[in-house]
Amino acid sequence: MPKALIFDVDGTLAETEELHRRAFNDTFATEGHGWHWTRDDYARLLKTTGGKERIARHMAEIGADPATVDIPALHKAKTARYTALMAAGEIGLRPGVQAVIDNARARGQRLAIATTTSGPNVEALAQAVWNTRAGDVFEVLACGDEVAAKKPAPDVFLLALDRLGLPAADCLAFEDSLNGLRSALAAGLEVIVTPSSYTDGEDFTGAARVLPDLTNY
Ligand code: XBP
Ligand code: MG
Repeated sequence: MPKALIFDVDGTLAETEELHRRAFNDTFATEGHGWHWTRDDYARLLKTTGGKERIARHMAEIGADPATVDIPALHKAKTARYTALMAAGEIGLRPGVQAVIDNARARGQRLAIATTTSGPNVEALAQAVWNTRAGDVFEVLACGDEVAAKKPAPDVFLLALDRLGLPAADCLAFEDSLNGLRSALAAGLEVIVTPSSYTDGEDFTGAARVLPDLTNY
């Protein structure tokens, strides 16, 4: 039995990427950029992890001069919009997630997060679904900009393992995307994948199990 479960956030704990897409588009409009990401645009751009990196990729694709936009500031505005939208309470946990967390706690297994998203977004999700801080549910949090290289690099899972003080062999990772699977595998972890709306159909070779959701984990 693994001593710790390490969860990805977006797409794994909850189907959040449509809310991210809405936050990006709302922010682009309020900041006067006139950009709008369709679902198809976002499915392509999601292959680039990290909101700031995603904006930079979009700008490169449209030939916009990166010097003309303060990307960190634009992304900070997007995060504020995302956390406000999350607070409206439209997002719930994916099927089976709460039961896996409850069973882990009952067995004395430790819980951690390893995510590319920004810390405030994790806190917003915890408030929305558990009405408490993320640190009250997960002993360890490893988020977005805490690491130099985002998924599929192993850095954020290695940071979570370091903070847990456990070897990868004693832990189990839960992911929804190929980037996430590659990141966790590179960190030496066994991985259970539950594809999400934007990642269904990706090649999850190397996963210990690929499940529609965690209902029958
Ligand atoms: C998914 C990501 C994040 C989110 C947007 O993270 O790649 O970039 O799409 O969040 P996860 P930010 O590892 O949880 O699947 O705009 O804060 O990056
Ligand atoms: Mg994910």
